Amino acid sequence: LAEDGSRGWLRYAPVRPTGHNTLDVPSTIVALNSTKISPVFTAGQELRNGISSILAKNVQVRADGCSNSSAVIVGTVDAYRAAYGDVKEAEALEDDGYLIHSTPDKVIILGCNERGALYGAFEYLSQIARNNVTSGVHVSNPQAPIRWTNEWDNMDGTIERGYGGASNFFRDGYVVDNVTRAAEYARLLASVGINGVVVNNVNANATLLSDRNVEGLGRLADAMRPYGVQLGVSLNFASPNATLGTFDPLDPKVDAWWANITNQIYKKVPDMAGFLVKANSEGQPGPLTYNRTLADGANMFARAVAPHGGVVMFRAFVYDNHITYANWTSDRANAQLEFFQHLDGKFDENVVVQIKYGPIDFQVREAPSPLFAALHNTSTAIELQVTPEYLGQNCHFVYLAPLWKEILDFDLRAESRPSKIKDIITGERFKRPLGGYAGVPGAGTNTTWLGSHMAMSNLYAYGKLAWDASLGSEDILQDWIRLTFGFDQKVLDTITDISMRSWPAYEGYSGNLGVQTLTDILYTHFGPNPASQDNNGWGQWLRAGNVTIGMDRTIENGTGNAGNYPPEIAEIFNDVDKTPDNLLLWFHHVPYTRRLKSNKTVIQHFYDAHYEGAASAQSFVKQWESLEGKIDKERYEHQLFRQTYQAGHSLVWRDSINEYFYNLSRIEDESNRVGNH
Ligand code: GCW
Repeated sequence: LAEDGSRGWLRYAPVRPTGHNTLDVPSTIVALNSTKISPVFTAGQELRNGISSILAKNVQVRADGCSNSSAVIVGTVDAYRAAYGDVKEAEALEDDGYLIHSTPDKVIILGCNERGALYGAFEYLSQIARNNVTSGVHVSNPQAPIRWTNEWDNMDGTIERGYGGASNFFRDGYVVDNVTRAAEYARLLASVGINGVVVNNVNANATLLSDRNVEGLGRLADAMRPYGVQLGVSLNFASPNATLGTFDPLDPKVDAWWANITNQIYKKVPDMAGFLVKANSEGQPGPLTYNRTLADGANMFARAVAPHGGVVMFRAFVYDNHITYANWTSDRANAQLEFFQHLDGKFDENVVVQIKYGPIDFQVREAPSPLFAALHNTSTAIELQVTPEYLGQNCHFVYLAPLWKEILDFDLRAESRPSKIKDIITGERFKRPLGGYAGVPGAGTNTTWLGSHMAMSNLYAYGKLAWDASLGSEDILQDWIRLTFGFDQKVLDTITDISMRSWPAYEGYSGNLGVQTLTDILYTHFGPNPASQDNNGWGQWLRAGNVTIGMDRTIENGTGNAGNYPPEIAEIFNDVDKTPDNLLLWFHHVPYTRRLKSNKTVIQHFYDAHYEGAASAQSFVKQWESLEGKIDKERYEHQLFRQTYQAGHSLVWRDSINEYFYNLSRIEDESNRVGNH
């Protein structure tokens, strides 16, 4: 049977019930007060479609129902109370949270709000689809209020760093006419708890704000609203320039211009989530042009959206891309603190500073950004790339949850107290009202959404972690595998194994020991090109010479970046002996012959890791081939093609990187594989 990839993990494939729970799912759905299109209405439809498809049952949906007949009841807590009386467990619910009370003949799914009810319905359906219905009461609240995606869709219909086809939202300069795909996307996102989508690229275009496009934004928002997904937009800071001849954030005319256009947008999108702003970064305009601070810039937008309850996500990805290589203490990694630390407390309450997980740019391994620990009076969010810009662009497969979790679980020890990044961005650690997650999926019109079926585990995991960062990477993955590929044990074990080995494999044949990914840095960010990293203004330097390699970020001799971390962490990163091997070259400039904690030399580790990583990539092909016949032909072939490509390209990676460092260092490989051809 041909598989429709666009359904992603929401396939509702038939399950032959084995436990008694699934057999007992009632045949009546009561979606409380759902006479008009709303998330609760959607929940009712979704439950009907899901249950009838998974369990081959005839299911009816009603908008009200008698409390003592067998039914799945879904709605808000308030609607339930009005109809049937109190539910004690509901007291534990927070915004967007849900509870599922499941007994053999009655299932009650309640949301704190409508969106929460829909999340509860999706969770219940997921349990049925995995044949794993939990009985009793299950309460779940999201850890962070902001769980958004940032789509980098351009108005011309292309997607920056997207590998899954054209834009779902824009074409030829305008919002698309047909918003079906936007609705389907919102459905997928809602099923993993995502509540906002910024529809256009952070490298934003002022033409988004034309009357025709504002109208179009209204249609996109209407398409996503039934799924509880709010629309947000990226703004070009200089948008008023064409009319006013200025975009100075402290000029009252400019302020009034933004207030006016914001009001226009809210007329079409009354529940708009807010704005996302990339300012003074990579050629984008911003407040620094007028000697105003980044906070002045952010607050201008904050004032415009505040009356409507909107938020401003202001990106911390601000740096100078013309820094001087000759200067040993230049360091792009210091930019975030330089630009933002002194502004702590100067942002309006509805501003969230959005910080990429590392101080550079989505590399295969980075130290966590120290900015998370430096802003105590500012709400923050973490930016994660679901689209693997530097990690093989979905021609290679890398399951990213383990990478993200390593960052989220990192304890920055701010003020010498527990300060895990996951607790900072939820607002908990510094008692902030806002905060959360921004994921960049790069989803396009391709039937796989992202360009590869396997990559969808990343989108799934992103939503799950944004809801609850304590979930395990492997648990998330296995739920996704069951939903996506069914119950075959061999399929489960094999895809689990490939996925969990995928990040180490990619790191193995690309950049090791924290040296960065070693891709082509100037244009494609794809394929090996270590030579492109040094000797330019971009600051993603290796400082690779004939004898030594690595960025010296120490306080005494280097860029001082290690000192950007709170003292307990600075002490580790500043000390070459204490820094973990996997970040050694991120923080230190050392001889190729330096011995690691593993007792290998740096260069030998490079050689070995490249062979091991590439060997893993070869084995993934065989493992995938062992699934032939166990998953549908279409998805099998599609992924096989990618795994085969990756296996070949991993050899290109292995040999180019190894030869490059052999040529620089002239140090022989102990196993005689490198340099002797
Ligand atoms: O690393 C760079 C990417 C750009 C991207 C930028 C950013 C949207 O290569 O494509 O632009 O990061 O995050 O703003």
